[in-house]
Amino acid sequence: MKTGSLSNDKEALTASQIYAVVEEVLAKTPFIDIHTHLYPPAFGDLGLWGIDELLTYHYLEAEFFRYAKMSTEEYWSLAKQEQANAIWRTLFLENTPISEAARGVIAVLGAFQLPTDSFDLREARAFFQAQEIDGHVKRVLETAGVSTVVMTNDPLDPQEAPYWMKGVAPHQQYLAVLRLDRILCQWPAHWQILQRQGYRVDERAGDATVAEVRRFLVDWAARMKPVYMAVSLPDTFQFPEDTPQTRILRDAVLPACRELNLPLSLMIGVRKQVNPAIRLAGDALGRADLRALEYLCREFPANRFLASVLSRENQHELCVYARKFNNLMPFGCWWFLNNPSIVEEITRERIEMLGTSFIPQHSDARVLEQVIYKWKNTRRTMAGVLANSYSVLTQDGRDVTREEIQRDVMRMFRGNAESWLTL
Ligand code: HDL
Ligand code: ZN
Repeated sequence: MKTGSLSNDKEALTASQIYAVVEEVLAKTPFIDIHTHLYPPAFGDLGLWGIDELLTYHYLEAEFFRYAKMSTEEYWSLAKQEQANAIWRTLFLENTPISEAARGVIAVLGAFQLPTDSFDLREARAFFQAQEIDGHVKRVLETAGVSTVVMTNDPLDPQEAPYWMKGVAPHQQYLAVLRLDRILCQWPAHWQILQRQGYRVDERAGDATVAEVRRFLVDWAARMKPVYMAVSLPDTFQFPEDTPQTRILRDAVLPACRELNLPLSLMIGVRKQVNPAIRLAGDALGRADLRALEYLCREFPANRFLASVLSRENQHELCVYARKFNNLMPFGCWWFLNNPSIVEEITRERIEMLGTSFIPQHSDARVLEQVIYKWKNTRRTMAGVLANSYSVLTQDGRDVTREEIQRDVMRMFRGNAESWLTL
């Protein structure tokens, strides 16, 4: 019976040692969070943090409206703190916070040794209001075990664009992404913004326009220094088609990505605003036709694609496509999939079909402190999934060492992103 301490990296682990070593390696490895909506302090109010933002997260607003007696109009008329008070009362006091998003707030309060069952939010508010933001960011990322967060940056967002136009100091732990939703999915409503910025474009998006969109992308890439370009696409996404979207994607975005050596992240399956009354919480999902992704990976082998799909029913297909195309990197358990029961299923099938050649998770955090609970949950789920993979490997006759587990975790939570994003 091997009784060696867990410290010897090269020694074969016994079955009883595997789980503890996996848990320890996950805890000690700082992760790259490849998709978030976070901003560093230099972006001012765009960066959301603190208890009122945590409680008015659109995931919690959706749950609140299921219990609340007040109408959505009444809720939207409340001030932010009143909204947070109503959510705290309804989801955390009058009901038990056992949903994923509600439990997340409990985990954040617990991480700062704040009471998790207070009648009101006075103590929590006082704590967050007393934080100096630069030190708080450092503490939160350290607590979450995250070295780097990748942002979502929209050059056509009227709130965000002015920061980039005047020049914003980079933060070494925050990486930029050039987000293309308004260009690729809402061209008719946004082409005149490019025209006003001096790009000779029109709504039809003919050849001259496409060349100018490419110039726009290259210009903004110089401003933002993105690590990839990204777009969220509906479940109805098709490619190719005779549309401005296809022409801009094929003849502006993909060539610009090749020129700049940037991957393109395709997040497919959103059904926008199925219930507009609940605003950001009003989006849903649909099963997509991933033959569009197949076409893109096959016809553009010089482009690298990141892909995350929103329908649970598309996950297995995405794994199969990743086996067919080595320019396709599946990432994360996105949005409605980021629940332990589904994360476990998706991650197990990815390991079974892709080994360690995928990126298991991103947080999608919108509020700074969410990274604490989102990554705590990922480590908790991942420990069981990975330990099981190593246990059955051992049962089939191949020992594993701590060094190998460290290598595998580094690849999945850092190396695959670093190589894809050329970090
Ligand atoms: O389009 C996206 O990046 C999505 O992640 C949306 O932001 C969505 O509202 C979200 O926050 N998901 O977690
Ligand atoms: Zn997102």
